[in-house]
Amino acid sequence: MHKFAHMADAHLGAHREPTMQKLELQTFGSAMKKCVELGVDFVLICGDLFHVGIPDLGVVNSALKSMMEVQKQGVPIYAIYGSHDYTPNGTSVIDILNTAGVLTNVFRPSFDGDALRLGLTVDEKTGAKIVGISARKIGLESRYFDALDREALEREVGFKIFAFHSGLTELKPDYLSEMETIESSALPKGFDYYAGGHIHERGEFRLPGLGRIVYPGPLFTGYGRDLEATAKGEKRGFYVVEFDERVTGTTFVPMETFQGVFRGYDLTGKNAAEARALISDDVKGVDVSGKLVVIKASGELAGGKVSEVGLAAIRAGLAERGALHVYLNRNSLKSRESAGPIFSGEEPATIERKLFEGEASRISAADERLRGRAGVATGMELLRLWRQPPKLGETKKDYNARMVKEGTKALE
Ligand SMILES: [Mn+2]
Repeated sequence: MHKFAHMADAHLGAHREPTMQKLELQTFGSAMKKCVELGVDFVLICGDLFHVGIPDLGVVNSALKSMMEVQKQGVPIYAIYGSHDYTPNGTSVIDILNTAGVLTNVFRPSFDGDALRLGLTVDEKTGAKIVGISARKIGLESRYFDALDREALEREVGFKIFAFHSGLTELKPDYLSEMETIESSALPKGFDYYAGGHIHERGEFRLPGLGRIVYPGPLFTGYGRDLEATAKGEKRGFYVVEFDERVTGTTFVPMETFQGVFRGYDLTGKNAAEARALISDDVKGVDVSGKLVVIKASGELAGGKVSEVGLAAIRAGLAERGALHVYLNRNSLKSRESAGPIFSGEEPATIERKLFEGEASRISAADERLRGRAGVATGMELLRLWRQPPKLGETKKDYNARMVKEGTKALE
Protein backbone atom coordinates (compact mmCIF):
# COMPACT_ATOMS: atom_id res chain seq x y z
CA MET A 1 0.00 0.00 0.00
CA HIS A 2 1.30 3.43 -0.96
CA LYS A 3 0.01 6.90 -0.32
CA PHE A 4 0.50 10.42 -1.53
CA ALA A 5 -0.60 13.87 -0.44
CA HIS A 6 -2.55 16.04 -2.86
CA MET A 7 -2.77 19.75 -2.16
CA ALA A 8 -3.43 22.92 -4.15
CA ASP A 9 -4.03 26.64 -3.92
CA ALA A 10 -1.85 27.42 -0.93
CA HIS A 11 -1.50 30.96 -2.35
CA LEU A 12 1.55 31.70 -0.21
CA GLY A 13 2.04 35.45 -0.08
CA ALA A 14 -1.64 36.28 -0.69
CA HIS A 15 -1.97 37.83 2.72
CA ARG A 16 -0.08 41.03 3.35
CA GLU A 17 -1.35 41.59 6.84
CA PRO A 18 1.48 40.27 9.08
CA THR A 19 -0.60 38.01 11.36
CA MET A 20 -2.34 36.32 8.46
CA GLN A 21 0.87 36.03 6.48
CA LYS A 22 2.59 34.36 9.40
CA LEU A 23 -0.30 31.91 9.83
CA GLU A 24 -0.38 31.22 6.12
CA LEU A 25 3.29 30.22 6.12
CA GLN A 26 2.96 28.29 9.39
CA THR A 27 0.05 26.34 7.94
CA PHE A 28 2.12 25.38 4.93
CA GLY A 29 4.94 24.31 7.26
CA SER A 30 2.51 22.23 9.35
CA ALA A 31 1.07 20.62 6.24
CA MET A 32 4.56 19.61 5.09
CA LYS A 33 5.33 18.17 8.54
CA LYS A 34 2.04 16.33 8.54
CA CYS A 35 2.88 14.73 5.20
CA VAL A 36 6.04 13.30 6.76
CA GLU A 37 4.20 12.15 9.89
CA LEU A 38 1.54 10.44 7.83
CA GLY A 39 4.26 8.64 5.91
CA VAL A 40 3.26 9.69 2.42
CA ASP A 41 5.45 8.48 -0.42
CA PHE A 42 5.23 11.78 -2.28
CA VAL A 43 3.48 15.14 -2.30
CA LEU A 44 1.66 16.53 -5.32
CA ILE A 45 0.96 20.27 -5.45
CA CYS A 46 -1.57 21.19 -8.13
CA GLY A 47 -0.85 24.85 -8.71
CA ASP A 48 -1.05 28.21 -7.00
CA LEU A 49 1.53 27.24 -4.43
CA PHE A 50 2.44 30.93 -4.48
CA HIS A 51 0.06 33.79 -5.00
CA VAL A 52 2.25 35.41 -7.65
CA GLY A 53 4.91 34.12 -10.03
CA ILE A 54 7.61 36.22 -8.41
CA PRO A 55 6.74 36.36 -4.73
CA ASP A 56 8.45 38.14 -1.88
CA LEU A 57 11.74 36.40 -1.04
CA GLY A 58 10.79 36.10 2.63
CA VAL A 59 7.77 34.06 1.62
CA VAL A 60 9.89 31.91 -0.70
CA ASN A 61 12.50 31.37 1.99
CA SER A 62 9.94 30.19 4.50
CA ALA A 63 8.24 27.86 2.04
CA LEU A 64 11.61 26.52 0.93
CA LYS A 65 12.58 25.63 4.50
CA SER A 66 9.33 23.73 4.95
CA MET A 67 9.78 21.84 1.69
CA MET A 68 13.41 21.00 2.46
CA GLU A 69 12.25 19.23 5.63
CA VAL A 70 10.10 16.96 3.49
CA GLN A 71 12.86 16.44 0.97
CA LYS A 72 15.34 15.50 3.72
CA GLN A 73 13.02 12.63 4.62
CA GLY A 74 13.31 11.35 1.07
CA VAL A 75 9.77 12.37 0.14
CA PRO A 76 9.66 13.94 -3.34
CA ILE A 77 7.42 16.91 -4.12
CA TYR A 78 5.82 17.18 -7.56
CA ALA A 79 4.12 20.34 -8.80
CA ILE A 80 2.50 22.14 -11.68
CA TYR A 81 1.96 25.87 -12.14
CA GLY A 82 -1.33 27.41 -11.30
CA SER A 83 -2.81 30.48 -12.90
CA HIS A 84 -1.19 32.56 -10.15
CA ASP A 85 2.35 31.23 -9.99
CA TYR A 86 2.82 31.20 -13.72
CA THR A 87 4.79 34.12 -15.17
CA PRO A 88 4.06 34.96 -18.81
CA ASN A 89 7.44 36.08 -20.08
CA GLY A 90 9.82 35.19 -17.35
CA THR A 91 10.97 32.67 -14.85
CA SER A 92 8.55 31.68 -12.13
CA VAL A 93 9.50 30.70 -8.62
CA ILE A 94 8.36 27.16 -9.49
CA ASP A 95 11.12 27.02 -12.12
CA ILE A 96 13.68 28.04 -9.55
CA LEU A 97 12.53 25.43 -7.06
CA ASN A 98 12.60 22.87 -9.88
CA THR A 99 16.16 23.84 -10.81
CA ALA A 100 17.20 23.60 -7.18
CA GLY A 101 15.70 20.11 -7.00
CA VAL A 102 13.34 21.02 -4.17
CA LEU A 103 10.39 20.03 -6.27
CA THR A 104 9.85 18.47 -9.68
CA ASN A 105 7.76 20.29 -12.23
CA VAL A 106 5.67 17.51 -13.76
CA PHE A 107 4.42 19.64 -16.64
CA ARG A 108 6.66 18.31 -19.40
CA PRO A 109 5.24 19.44 -22.71
CA SER A 110 6.62 18.85 -26.18
CA PHE A 111 5.02 19.54 -29.53
CA ASP A 112 4.81 17.07 -32.36
CA GLY A 113 3.42 19.21 -35.15
CA ASP A 114 0.25 20.60 -33.61
CA ALA A 115 -0.12 17.81 -31.08
CA LEU A 116 0.88 18.44 -27.49
CA ARG A 117 2.66 15.48 -25.92
CA LEU A 118 2.99 15.33 -22.18
CA GLY A 119 5.97 13.56 -20.64
CA LEU A 120 5.39 11.16 -17.76
CA THR A 121 7.12 11.50 -14.45
CA VAL A 122 7.49 8.14 -12.76
CA ASP A 123 7.76 8.21 -9.00
CA GLU A 124 10.68 5.92 -8.28
CA LYS A 125 9.48 4.38 -5.07
CA THR A 126 5.84 3.68 -5.93
CA GLY A 127 5.99 3.47 -9.71
CA ALA A 128 3.09 5.93 -9.94
CA LYS A 129 3.00 7.73 -13.27
CA ILE A 130 2.26 11.41 -13.00
CA VAL A 131 1.24 13.63 -15.90
CA GLY A 132 0.70 17.32 -15.34
CA ILE A 133 -0.72 20.17 -17.34
CA SER A 134 -0.07 23.64 -16.01
CA ALA A 135 -2.45 26.55 -16.02
CA ARG A 136 -1.77 29.62 -18.10
CA LYS A 137 -3.21 33.06 -18.16
CA ILE A 138 -6.98 33.31 -18.29
CA GLY A 139 -8.38 30.47 -20.33
CA LEU A 140 -5.22 29.83 -22.27
CA GLU A 141 -4.71 26.33 -20.91
CA SER A 142 -7.77 25.32 -22.89
CA ARG A 143 -5.50 25.64 -25.93
CA TYR A 144 -3.21 23.08 -24.33
CA PHE A 145 -6.16 20.77 -23.83
CA ASP A 146 -7.32 21.29 -27.42
CA ALA A 147 -3.91 20.18 -28.70
CA LEU A 148 -3.38 17.41 -26.17
CA ASP A 149 -2.55 13.95 -27.50
CA ARG A 150 -4.87 12.06 -25.16
CA GLU A 151 -4.51 8.67 -26.82
CA ALA A 152 -0.83 8.36 -26.04
CA LEU A 153 -1.60 8.98 -22.37
CA GLU A 154 -4.57 6.61 -22.37
CA ARG A 155 -2.36 3.80 -23.71
CA GLU A 156 0.00 4.00 -20.72
CA VAL A 157 -0.47 1.19 -18.22
CA GLY A 158 -0.02 1.26 -14.45
CA PHE A 159 -1.23 3.58 -11.72
CA LYS A 160 -1.72 6.98 -13.32
CA ILE A 161 -2.35 10.42 -11.89
CA PHE A 162 -3.39 13.41 -13.98
CA ALA A 163 -2.57 16.75 -12.34
CA PHE A 164 -4.33 19.85 -13.64
CA HIS A 165 -5.26 23.35 -12.55
CA SER A 166 -8.60 24.11 -14.17
CA GLY A 167 -12.27 24.05 -13.42
CA LEU A 168 -14.42 21.50 -15.24
CA THR A 169 -17.54 22.81 -16.95
CA GLU A 170 -19.68 19.94 -15.69
CA LEU A 171 -18.69 20.60 -12.09
CA LYS A 172 -18.77 24.38 -12.11
CA PRO A 173 -20.63 25.88 -9.18
CA ASP A 174 -23.05 28.75 -9.95
CA TYR A 175 -20.98 31.44 -8.32
CA LEU A 176 -18.10 30.65 -10.64
CA SER A 177 -20.17 31.05 -13.79
CA GLU A 178 -17.67 33.68 -14.99
CA MET A 179 -14.76 31.30 -14.69
CA GLU A 180 -13.21 29.81 -17.81
CA THR A 181 -13.43 26.04 -17.57
CA ILE A 182 -12.65 23.02 -19.70
CA GLU A 183 -14.99 20.22 -20.70
CA SER A 184 -14.30 16.95 -18.93
CA SER A 185 -14.03 15.34 -22.38
CA ALA A 186 -10.76 17.27 -22.74
CA LEU A 187 -9.18 15.10 -20.06
CA PRO A 188 -7.50 11.84 -21.06
CA LYS A 189 -9.63 8.89 -19.97
CA GLY A 190 -8.72 6.00 -17.71
CA PHE A 191 -6.49 7.72 -15.16
CA ASP A 192 -6.85 6.46 -11.60
CA TYR A 193 -6.86 9.87 -10.03
CA TYR A 194 -7.45 13.36 -11.40
CA ALA A 195 -5.67 15.73 -9.04
CA GLY A 196 -7.25 19.14 -9.44
CA GLY A 197 -6.46 22.65 -8.38
CA HIS A 198 -7.92 26.09 -9.07
CA ILE A 199 -11.38 25.56 -7.56
CA HIS A 200 -11.30 27.03 -4.09
CA GLU A 201 -13.81 24.60 -2.71
CA ARG A 202 -13.18 21.03 -1.67
CA GLY A 203 -14.91 18.36 -3.69
CA GLU A 204 -14.68 14.72 -4.81
CA PHE A 205 -16.41 13.81 -8.05
CA ARG A 206 -16.95 11.04 -10.58
CA LEU A 207 -17.66 11.59 -14.26
CA PRO A 208 -18.13 8.94 -16.96
CA GLY A 209 -14.88 7.38 -18.15
CA LEU A 210 -12.80 9.16 -15.57
CA GLY A 211 -11.47 7.99 -12.21
CA ARG A 212 -11.79 10.02 -9.07
CA ILE A 213 -11.67 13.78 -9.62
CA VAL A 214 -10.59 15.60 -6.49
CA TYR A 215 -10.21 19.29 -5.66
CA PRO A 216 -8.70 19.83 -2.21
CA GLY A 217 -9.59 23.55 -2.14
CA PRO A 218 -7.21 26.08 -0.61
CA LEU A 219 -4.72 24.75 1.91
CA PHE A 220 -4.91 27.77 4.20
CA THR A 221 -7.91 29.92 3.57
CA GLY A 222 -7.48 31.58 0.24
CA TYR A 223 -8.52 35.18 -0.17
CA GLY A 224 -11.56 37.33 -0.90
CA ARG A 225 -14.66 35.19 -1.10
CA ASP A 226 -12.79 32.19 0.37
CA LEU A 227 -12.50 34.00 3.67
CA GLU A 228 -16.26 34.05 3.96
CA ALA A 229 -16.54 30.28 3.59
CA THR A 230 -13.67 29.77 6.04
CA ALA A 231 -15.30 32.13 8.56
CA LYS A 232 -18.50 30.11 8.23
CA GLY A 233 -16.58 27.01 9.23
CA GLU A 234 -15.48 25.36 5.99
CA LYS A 235 -12.47 23.18 6.69
CA ARG A 236 -9.30 23.78 4.69
CA GLY A 237 -6.56 21.24 4.16
CA PHE A 238 -5.30 18.55 1.81
CA TYR A 239 -5.94 14.96 0.76
CA VAL A 240 -4.06 11.78 1.45
CA VAL A 241 -4.69 9.17 -1.21
CA GLU A 242 -3.98 5.48 -0.61
CA PHE A 243 -3.32 3.22 -3.54
CA ASP A 244 -1.88 -0.06 -4.70
CA GLU A 245 -2.78 -0.84 -8.30
CA ARG A 246 -5.81 1.41 -7.92
CA VAL A 247 -6.94 4.06 -5.46
CA THR A 248 -8.08 2.33 -2.28
CA GLY A 249 -9.08 5.37 -0.23
CA THR A 250 -8.99 9.12 0.14
CA THR A 251 -8.84 11.02 3.41
CA PHE A 252 -9.17 14.75 3.86
CA VAL A 253 -6.66 16.12 6.36
CA PRO A 254 -7.97 19.39 7.82
CA MET A 255 -5.55 22.12 8.89
CA GLU A 256 -6.99 23.56 12.08
CA THR A 257 -5.60 27.06 11.86
CA PHE A 258 -8.11 29.36 13.51
CA GLN A 259 -11.79 29.86 14.14
CA GLY A 260 -13.98 32.23 12.24
CA VAL A 261 -17.00 34.45 12.72
CA PHE A 262 -19.27 35.50 9.88
CA ARG A 263 -21.83 38.31 10.08
CA GLY A 264 -23.96 39.22 7.07
CA TYR A 265 -26.22 42.29 6.90
CA ASP A 266 -28.82 43.20 4.33
CA LEU A 267 -29.02 46.97 4.71
CA THR A 268 -31.77 47.59 2.16
CA GLY A 269 -34.10 50.37 3.25
CA LYS A 270 -31.85 51.60 6.05
CA ASN A 271 -30.01 54.88 6.01
CA ALA A 272 -26.27 55.01 6.73
CA ALA A 273 -26.69 55.93 10.39
CA GLU A 274 -29.20 53.12 11.01
CA ALA A 275 -26.93 50.67 9.24
CA ARG A 276 -23.98 51.75 11.38
CA ALA A 277 -26.01 51.36 14.59
CA LEU A 278 -27.29 47.94 13.52
CA ILE A 279 -23.84 46.54 12.80
CA SER A 280 -22.13 48.14 15.79
CA ASP A 281 -24.78 46.77 18.14
CA ASP A 282 -24.69 43.34 16.61
CA VAL A 283 -20.93 42.85 16.78
CA LYS A 284 -20.79 44.05 20.39
CA GLY A 285 -21.79 40.70 21.81
CA VAL A 286 -19.65 38.56 19.54
CA ASP A 287 -16.50 36.92 20.81
CA VAL A 288 -13.96 37.85 18.16
CA SER A 289 -10.75 37.32 20.07
CA GLY A 290 -8.21 35.40 17.99
CA LYS A 291 -10.74 34.82 15.25
CA LEU A 292 -11.07 35.62 11.58
CA VAL A 293 -14.05 37.97 11.30
CA VAL A 294 -15.84 38.45 8.00
CA ILE A 295 -18.42 41.22 7.75
CA LYS A 296 -20.55 41.24 4.64
CA ALA A 297 -22.81 44.21 3.99
CA SER A 298 -25.18 44.17 1.04
CA GLY A 299 -28.36 45.80 -0.22
CA GLU A 300 -29.29 49.34 -1.12
CA LEU A 301 -29.13 52.10 1.47
CA ALA A 302 -32.20 54.34 1.50
CA GLY A 303 -30.15 57.32 2.58
CA GLY A 304 -26.57 58.41 3.08
CA LYS A 305 -23.47 57.12 1.37
CA VAL A 306 -21.81 53.74 1.72
CA SER A 307 -18.79 55.45 3.26
CA GLU A 308 -21.01 56.94 6.00
CA VAL A 309 -21.84 53.49 7.36
CA GLY A 310 -18.36 53.61 8.88
CA LEU A 311 -17.37 50.02 8.20
CA ALA A 312 -13.68 50.88 8.45
CA ALA A 313 -14.21 52.18 11.99
CA ILE A 314 -16.17 49.04 12.88
CA ARG A 315 -13.28 46.98 11.56
CA ALA A 316 -10.79 48.98 13.64
CA GLY A 317 -12.95 48.37 16.73
CA LEU A 318 -12.95 44.62 16.12
CA ALA A 319 -9.20 44.60 15.61
CA GLU A 320 -8.82 46.40 18.93
CA ARG A 321 -10.90 43.70 20.57
CA GLY A 322 -8.35 41.14 19.43
CA ALA A 323 -9.76 39.84 16.16
CA LEU A 324 -7.08 37.98 14.26
CA HIS A 325 -8.12 39.52 10.95
CA VAL A 326 -11.21 41.43 9.83
CA TYR A 327 -12.33 41.16 6.24
CA LEU A 328 -14.99 43.58 4.97
CA ASN A 329 -17.06 42.66 1.97
CA ARG A 330 -19.15 45.59 0.78
CA ASN A 331 -18.96 44.73 -2.91
CA SER A 332 -22.72 44.44 -3.18
CA LEU A 333 -23.64 47.40 -0.98
CA LYS A 334 -25.10 50.31 -2.90
CA SER A 335 -26.64 53.60 -2.03
CA ARG A 336 -29.66 55.24 -3.62
CA GLU A 337 -28.11 58.65 -3.00
CA SER A 338 -24.76 58.32 -4.67
CA ALA A 339 -24.42 56.93 -8.14
CA GLY A 340 -22.83 53.88 -6.53
CA PRO A 341 -20.89 51.28 -8.41
CA ILE A 342 -22.22 50.74 -11.90
CA PHE A 343 -20.99 47.18 -11.87
CA SER A 344 -21.55 45.18 -8.75
CA GLY A 345 -20.95 41.52 -8.14
CA GLU A 346 -19.63 39.00 -5.70
CA GLU A 347 -16.22 38.44 -7.20
CA PRO A 348 -13.75 41.18 -8.14
CA ALA A 349 -13.05 39.25 -11.36
CA THR A 350 -16.78 39.36 -12.18
CA ILE A 351 -16.92 43.10 -11.64
CA GLU A 352 -13.83 43.60 -13.78
CA ARG A 353 -15.21 41.44 -16.55
CA LYS A 354 -18.56 43.27 -16.53
CA LEU A 355 -16.73 46.56 -16.69
CA PHE A 356 -14.75 45.45 -19.72
CA GLU A 357 -17.85 43.99 -21.34
CA GLY A 358 -19.65 47.28 -20.82
CA GLU A 359 -16.82 49.20 -22.44
CA ALA A 360 -16.03 46.72 -25.21
CA SER A 361 -19.24 47.54 -27.06
CA ARG A 362 -18.17 51.16 -27.30
CA ILE A 363 -14.77 50.43 -28.79
CA SER A 364 -14.63 50.93 -32.51
CA ALA A 365 -10.98 50.07 -33.02
CA ALA A 366 -10.09 48.47 -36.32
CA ASP A 367 -8.21 45.70 -34.56
CA GLU A 368 -10.65 42.95 -33.68
CA ARG A 369 -8.54 41.92 -30.69
CA LEU A 370 -9.70 45.08 -28.98
CA ARG A 371 -13.39 44.57 -29.66
CA GLY A 372 -16.10 42.30 -28.28
CA ARG A 373 -15.14 39.07 -26.53
CA ALA A 374 -11.53 39.26 -27.67
CA GLY A 375 -11.35 42.83 -26.38
CA VAL A 376 -12.60 41.71 -22.98
CA ALA A 377 -9.95 38.98 -22.84
CA THR A 378 -7.24 41.45 -23.86
CA GLY A 379 -8.40 43.93 -21.23
CA MET A 380 -8.44 41.28 -18.51
CA GLU A 381 -4.96 40.12 -19.47
CA LEU A 382 -3.53 43.65 -19.44
CA LEU A 383 -5.10 44.27 -16.07
CA ARG A 384 -3.56 41.07 -14.74
CA LEU A 385 -0.13 41.99 -16.11
CA TRP A 386 -0.18 45.51 -14.76
CA ARG A 387 -1.29 44.40 -11.37
CA GLN A 388 2.07 42.73 -10.86
CA PRO A 389 4.15 44.46 -8.22
CA PRO A 390 7.72 45.51 -9.01
CA LYS A 391 10.32 42.80 -8.57
CA LEU A 392 12.67 43.04 -5.65
CA GLY A 393 15.31 45.66 -6.39
CA GLU A 394 13.62 46.70 -9.61
CA THR A 395 13.74 50.45 -10.15
CA LYS A 396 10.64 52.37 -11.06
CA LYS A 397 12.12 53.04 -14.47
CA ASP A 398 12.83 49.37 -15.12
CA TYR A 399 9.41 48.43 -13.82
CA ASN A 400 7.71 50.90 -16.15
CA ALA A 401 9.76 49.65 -19.08
CA ARG A 402 8.89 46.04 -18.26
CA MET A 403 5.20 46.85 -18.00
CA VAL A 404 5.27 48.53 -21.41
CA LYS A 405 7.16 45.58 -22.88
CA GLU A 406 4.88 42.92 -21.42
CA GLY A 407 1.80 44.93 -22.28
CA THR A 408 2.94 45.31 -25.87
CA LYS A 409 3.60 41.59 -26.07
CA ALA A 410 0.14 40.82 -24.72
CA LEU A 411 -1.31 43.02 -27.44
CA GLU A 412 0.71 40.99 -29.96
MN1 LIG B 1 -6.05 29.33 -6.75
